Amino acid sequence: MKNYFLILIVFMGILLVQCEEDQHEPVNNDSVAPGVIQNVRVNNLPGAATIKYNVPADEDLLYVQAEYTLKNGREMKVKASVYVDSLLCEGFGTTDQYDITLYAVDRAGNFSNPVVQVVQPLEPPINGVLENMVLQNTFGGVNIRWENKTQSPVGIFVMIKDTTDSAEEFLEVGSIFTQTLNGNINFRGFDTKTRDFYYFVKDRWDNYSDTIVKSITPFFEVQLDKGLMREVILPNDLPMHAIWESGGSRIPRIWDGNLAGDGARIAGISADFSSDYFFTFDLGVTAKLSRFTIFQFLGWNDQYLYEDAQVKTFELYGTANLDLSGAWDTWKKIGDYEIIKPSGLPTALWNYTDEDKAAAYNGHEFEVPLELEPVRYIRMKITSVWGATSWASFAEIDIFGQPESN
Ligand SMILES: [Ca+2]
Ligand SMILES: [Ca+2]
Repeated sequence: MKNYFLILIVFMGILLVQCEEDQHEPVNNDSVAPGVIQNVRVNNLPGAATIKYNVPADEDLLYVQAEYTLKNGREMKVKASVYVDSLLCEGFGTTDQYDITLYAVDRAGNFSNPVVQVVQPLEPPINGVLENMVLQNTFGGVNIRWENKTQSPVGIFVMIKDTTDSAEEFLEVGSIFTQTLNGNINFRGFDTKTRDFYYFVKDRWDNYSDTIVKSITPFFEVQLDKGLMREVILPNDLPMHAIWESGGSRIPRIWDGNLAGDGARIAGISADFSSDYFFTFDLGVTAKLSRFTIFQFLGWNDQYLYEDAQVKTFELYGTANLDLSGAWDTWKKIGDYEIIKPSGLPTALWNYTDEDKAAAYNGHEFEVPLELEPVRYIRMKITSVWGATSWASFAEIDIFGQPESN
């Protein structure tokens, strides 16, 4: 009998030892769930909330997971490594309260008991952008300006109602995806009939702002006929031709419609951007100008967008009557202009975002002050380029306005 007891005790001892050894087995085979997330604090943000917490002491803890559901039904999961003490929950399209369920998860994939924390995000960025958005009439369409204080990525959509069929449907006039602080875009191609424009903002989680309608009467304009434009060589103008090409001005290249091919652009070289970098051309018609668009050279796999000799800043002048001496007295300054790289990324080959590239392909559009008298001749003074070069170059200019009838 004693022997039996002894055997039983030894056997139990082995079991106990084995149990203890189990706890020191490789951690990813364990079945012990971590403790719960503790001391949860919330910082509510526009359309988001930061959640801070203390993690349980489990040595095999791997990450913290937050789960929540957006109002549009989208299920969200956010994970944060054990080495940080917070996570960011995004995508909230309303200022309602949302339940965030927090778990601690260990290396074996065991989930702790949930902890539910309520958050109440601030006004989402889509609403902020909509509230700071102004639609107004411009030549041939609608001008949209906005402020995106949080610089969150949003899409801005402008629609009109198609009433040509009996069934009304919305047609997209244009859209832009942006995260720049201050934005400005025009959607054109309209006659001067008054019509309603509808606009709204959407984010990447498919949250939509309200839709606002505004009645707009576009100003009349046409694109000036490039077939009428002629170069003008004044005595002190810089010859705009590339040094690799022999002789003669290449000014007509800025109205040949070629943006990317060989010979698409003009190019001039000068040691000094401060004073002598200018050239002149004739519109072939006197016109009240509304705006113009400058296109960078778009060739060579786009490596030179916002780089090298591409024009960055310039001054534009106009006059109705040409002074052949080249003197500046009769030229009226239309404006100082700067080509903007939306991302603001540093200048380097191929160093631009999709938004930057889209801006280059759409062309850089500039307004002419409404009060400018009609002009026939244009003088352009280039004051800086993107790269570290004494070359200046661009591919094309489109000019818009109201030509005077003869
Ligand atoms: Ca565990
Ligand atoms: Ca061209």
